[in-house]
Amino acid sequence: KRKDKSRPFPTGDPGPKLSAKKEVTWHEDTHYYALKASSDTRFRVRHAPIPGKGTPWPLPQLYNSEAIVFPVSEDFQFHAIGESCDILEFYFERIRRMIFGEPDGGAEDRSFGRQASSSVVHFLNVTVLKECEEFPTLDMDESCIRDLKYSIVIDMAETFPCNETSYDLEVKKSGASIMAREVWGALRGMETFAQLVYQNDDTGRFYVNKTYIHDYPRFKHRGVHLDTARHFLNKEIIVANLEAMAMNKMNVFHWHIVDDQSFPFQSKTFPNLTKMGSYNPQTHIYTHEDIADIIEEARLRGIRVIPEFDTPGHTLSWGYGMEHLLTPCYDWHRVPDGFFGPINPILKTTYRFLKSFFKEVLTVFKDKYVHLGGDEVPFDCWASNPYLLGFMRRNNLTDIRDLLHLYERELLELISHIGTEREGGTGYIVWQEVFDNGVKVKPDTIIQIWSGDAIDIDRVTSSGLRAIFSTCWYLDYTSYGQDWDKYYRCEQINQHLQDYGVRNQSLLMGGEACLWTEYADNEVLMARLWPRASAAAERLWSDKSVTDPDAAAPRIEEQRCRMIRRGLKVGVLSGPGFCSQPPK
Ligand code: CP6
Repeated sequence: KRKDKSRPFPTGDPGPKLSAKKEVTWHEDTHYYALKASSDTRFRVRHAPIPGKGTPWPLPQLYNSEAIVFPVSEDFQFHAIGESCDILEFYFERIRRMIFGEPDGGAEDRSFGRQASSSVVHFLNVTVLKECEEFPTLDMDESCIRDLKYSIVIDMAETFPCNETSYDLEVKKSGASIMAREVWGALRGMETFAQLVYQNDDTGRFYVNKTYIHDYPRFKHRGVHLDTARHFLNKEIIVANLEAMAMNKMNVFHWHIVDDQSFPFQSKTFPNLTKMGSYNPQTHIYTHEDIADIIEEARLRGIRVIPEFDTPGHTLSWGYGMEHLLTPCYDWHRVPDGFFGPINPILKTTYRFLKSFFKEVLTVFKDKYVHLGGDEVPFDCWASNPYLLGFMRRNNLTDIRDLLHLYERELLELISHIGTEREGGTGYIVWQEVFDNGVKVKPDTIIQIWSGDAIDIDRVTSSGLRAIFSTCWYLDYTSYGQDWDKYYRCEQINQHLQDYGVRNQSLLMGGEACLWTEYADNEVLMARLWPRASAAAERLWSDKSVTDPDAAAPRIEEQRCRMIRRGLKVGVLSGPGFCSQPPK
């Protein structure tokens, strides 16, 4: 065996010798390829091996994989050591399907039983130190203390020939183990475990390399933003997206649920909002039950659901079902021109409405946080309205933006007031314009940056506020050719601090990949979003030093193939290639 694997093979060196155990060697080969740079032409010209096989995405913080390969049994067992809970049980079943595929046909056929008689029986022991929490939170612990470790067994697999008897002996000893402080870390660890197991294309047998992983996320907030107002997204697509998120260890679904074009949220307090504001109140709305289902699907995957009710701009659809909520715009002759602008910030009725409305929102949605928007507020309509101008004069306001200050302060105030009557309180996120326009926000506000760079991150964090970064990942933009490497690099997120110096690094909570749906709907959403959002996922999970797209390429290609095998209709990542398929 070659000792120094960091140097390329000299010309003419055939590399590791093939041993009699063809299978194992083949995989050893494959894995070696996966770990080393693709600059080794000796492997590049070879057609068969899929280089990223069995490699995790996003890359763990500490990932130690050895070129020792163990067969995995289809009779694989999951064990909760100590306490279990619904989330853990759900994941056992989910990971089983992820590794061995969906049961097809009768359940009898898929007993994961004795048919793989030549495999070693493996198990995964999962130890969670704390009792399960019900819902994921911003401060959930997603780390694995001792994530994955294949023990003793594995050495025996090397010394014994691959036959049934020898492996039977090892049944009780062989296996993998995950240890996590909280259930959330166990979920992430299991996700990794599923990625480490790979299938031989010729035999269909399952393998895993000897591995040691210690893992935790670089950022707490790793989100996907979906807009369900420009095009209505079905529950099935939203759940498919949650599934893809879980596979990429993303943990926040930012749900931009309403906007100018439609109001699909079912309001029971103000039914006219939904009735008049949705595309179709029969078919294109999210009922409280739909939302509960989506929150449950997310919860089981350790994903938070943060709804966004974007105000005072982007609210045209609210106006159809709520009279006097929006500001009437005026023309040059000081007569209403028939158009409406942002929410009217000077009426008492506005705030009374907002209070009841957000009370309902904060009952339906369970996360502590709600996103309050505040982006792209056009001031011209406000500035055209004589009542608003009169109000400004009477209150000695000189800048039209003072109306935004007033509105945002009232809104934040009433939201935090609702929080006093809510378990866990309330938190809020706003788009960067609220900060850029100089609104004195409450100190616990999180600012989401969508059009700025590292300087803007630093501006927010050095004022003591927490930030979420999105500028890198506007995935509604498309272009010819490969673009994931651009999303992967996202230099801004590393530049910040380094170049501009910030007082408190931990104030950058993470980032979000955004998909606005002006030009995307159910049919294309998954393909537009994934696997491009996977690039963001690794940037947000893996260590700061993991930055090279060339090194990441084989792994992300394999991650894409995994999502396809999982039945997700994801898009193409780069040029020509193929996904391996297990034999029938
Ligand atoms: N809708 C809302 C949008 C956008 C924003 N808010 C948006 C603006 C510019 C780009 C993409 C999206 N479509 N409500 C800004 C956060 Cl490039």
